[in-house]
Amino acid sequence: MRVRLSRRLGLLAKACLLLSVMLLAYFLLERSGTSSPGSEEDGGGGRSLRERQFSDAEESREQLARPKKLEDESVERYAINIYVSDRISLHRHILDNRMHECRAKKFNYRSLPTTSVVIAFYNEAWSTLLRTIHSVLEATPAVLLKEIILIDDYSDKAYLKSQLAQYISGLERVRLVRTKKREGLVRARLIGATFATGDVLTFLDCHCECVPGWIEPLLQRINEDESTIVCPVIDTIDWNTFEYYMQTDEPMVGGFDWRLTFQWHAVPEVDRQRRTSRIDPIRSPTMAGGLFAVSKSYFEFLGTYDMGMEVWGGENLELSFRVWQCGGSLEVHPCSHVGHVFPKKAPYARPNFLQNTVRAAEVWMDTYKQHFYNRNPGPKGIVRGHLREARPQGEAEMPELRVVPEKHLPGPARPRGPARLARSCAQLWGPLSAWTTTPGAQPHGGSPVSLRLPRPGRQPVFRVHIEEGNPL
Ligand SMILES: [Mn+2]
Repeated sequence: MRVRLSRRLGLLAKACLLLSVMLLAYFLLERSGTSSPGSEEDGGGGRSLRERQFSDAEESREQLARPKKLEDESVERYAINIYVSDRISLHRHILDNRMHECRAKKFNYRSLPTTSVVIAFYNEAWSTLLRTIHSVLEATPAVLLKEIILIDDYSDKAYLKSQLAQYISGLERVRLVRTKKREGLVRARLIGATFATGDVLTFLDCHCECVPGWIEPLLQRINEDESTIVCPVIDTIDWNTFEYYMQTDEPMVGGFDWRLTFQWHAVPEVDRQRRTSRIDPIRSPTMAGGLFAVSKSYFEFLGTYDMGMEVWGGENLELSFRVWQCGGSLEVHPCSHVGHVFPKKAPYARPNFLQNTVRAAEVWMDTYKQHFYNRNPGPKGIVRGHLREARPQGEAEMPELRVVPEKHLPGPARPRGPARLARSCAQLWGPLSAWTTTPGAQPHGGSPVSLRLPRPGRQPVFRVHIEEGNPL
């Protein structure tokens, strides 16, 4: 009898144990399913865990009832499905599916330059911004990362104020700088760069995720040749599902059309043949603009960005033309991968795109700018008027000549002493009119145009492939 009772008690105890394990599992699942929306509160503090659980559960019930509506709202607001982003860990790791040669490559970390990662943002969603920051912190070897500099370009979202400052204060090597008025991407980045203490500036967009091993190839390349601007391969993070698509095929390079719209191109055959292995960097005529690394001193030698560029758009081509014409180069490194959320549509307008591209054309395209004006017949007078207004001294069409202090000049081959950069570059390397088109190529004929960039003492071999854009 006693034996039977103790058996029953044993069974009962087992059943209770099983039940409690199941309950625990249920609560854990419930917690994990609702913890992400609470992530916005992580930096806020104040609420007790119990309160937070309670309100999360309430929120969750509400959201289950109308997730589609919330998703649509977040897409409407950010052009990115933030509802989904909020439910994905801020610390998720992207699998390193790069080519095996990239994964096998070893670096001498002590010989590599350090970097400051500069990230400007304007009204970015919490989870995409924070995931970018954590991704940099977690995918970059500490010995190479001097700091992350965040520049808040005068956002007005409440969560980007004290809540963000408080969150950031808990992270090592992350600094938050705020502009006093809306500056636009270019000036915001430049303000951030003034705080950088690393050897190399690495600019990232504010909704990115880095693949492990992303920074080493960029720093290695700049270590080999300081006058190189290096871009990672930009992988796609789906704006709706946040799935990460790694581009494992041969990377694309940047180009442009005569309206000065950035375009992607396959690697030209001539450059394909120049390479000795799949992991050699690939020369690129232009860059998309959001993600690149440049030696801080070389960037200063180049004259940084054109400060007259408003908001965004066009600055990427201007900097691309600038580096090639100033004797440097621009490359994509196939071993460096960074994911970027390409939004459903541009999250905010770029009304200054035309003005910005006119600046790029006027400064760097010399007589080729006529092709640009042929494609943009309307704005010529208006935008030129704007430029004149910006330069009342009447220095005509050469805006933003900046003074470069001697100490920033990287080598003896560069002009010494204070240099008015755009002009000195043009003098040193020749104006763009010295570029020659491939015989028979017609700028308006719809076929690709090859331009050859003369470089004193070197073979003029670099071809800039230009293809026609859509007709206006
Ligand atoms: Mn972006």
